[in-house]
Amino acid sequence: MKYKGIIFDLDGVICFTDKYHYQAWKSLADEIGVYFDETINNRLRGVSRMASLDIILERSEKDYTPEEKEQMAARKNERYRTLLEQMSPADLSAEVRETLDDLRAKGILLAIGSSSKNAKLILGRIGLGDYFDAISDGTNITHSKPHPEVFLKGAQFLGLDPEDCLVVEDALAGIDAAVAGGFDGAGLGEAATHPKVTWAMKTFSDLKQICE
Ligand code: B16
Ligand code: MG
Repeated sequence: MKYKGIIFDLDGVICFTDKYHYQAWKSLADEIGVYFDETINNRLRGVSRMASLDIILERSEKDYTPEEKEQMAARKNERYRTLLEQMSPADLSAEVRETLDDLRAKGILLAIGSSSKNAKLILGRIGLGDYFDAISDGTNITHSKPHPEVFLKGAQFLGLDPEDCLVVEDALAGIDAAVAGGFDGAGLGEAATHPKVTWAMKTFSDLKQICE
C-alpha cells in the first residue's frame, strides 16, 4: 500500500458549501455597493476568509481600515454560519461515504486539511463529526494554502510523514500546498488540471483504484 494516510480538503471535495459562501459574500458586497458575481466567487475557492475579502474589495473605491475589514469578515461569517444550518447528512453523497468507508477498511488513516474555521461545524452537520482520525483546519494554522502548513499539521496529527500521505484537493492553491509540503496530490475538478498532480481524478471514487 503506497499511502498510509489521506488528507482531504473539505469544501469542494467532501461536500459543497460554495453556494453558501457566495450568498453570504454577495449580501455583504451588495451592502457596501461592490460588484460581485459567481466568477469572482470561483477565485475564493480554498482561499482564507480575509484573503477572500481582499479579492472582493479589489473592486471597491473605498479603502477600509483593518478593523473595518475584521468587522465585515465577521458579518459575512455570521450569515454563512446561519446558511450552514440548512446542511444535513443528506448533503454527504453516497459515493463519498462509501469511498471513505472503503479506504478506512483498507487500514488507511483519514484526515481533513481545510482552510476553513468552520470545518468542524460543517462535518457535524453532514454527519461526519466523529469520523476522521484527525482534523487540521483554519483554527490551527497561521499560514493559508498555498502554504503547506494545514497539510503538514494534518500529517503530524496522524503521526505520519508527508511522503506516506496523499492530499485530495479541488483547488489549484491546494495542490501547490500539497507539493510544497512533500505530499502526492490528487486533484478533482480544476485541480485535476494542475501540472504537478500525481493523480488527476474524474470522480471521488477513483480513490478506491488509486489505493488498491
Ligand atoms: P471560513 P477548504 C475553504 O475551505 C473554502 O474553500 C474557501 O472558500 C473559504 O474562504 C475558506 O475555506 C475559509 O473558510 O470562512 O469558513 O474560515 O476548501 O480549504 O476546505
Ligand atoms: Mg476546497
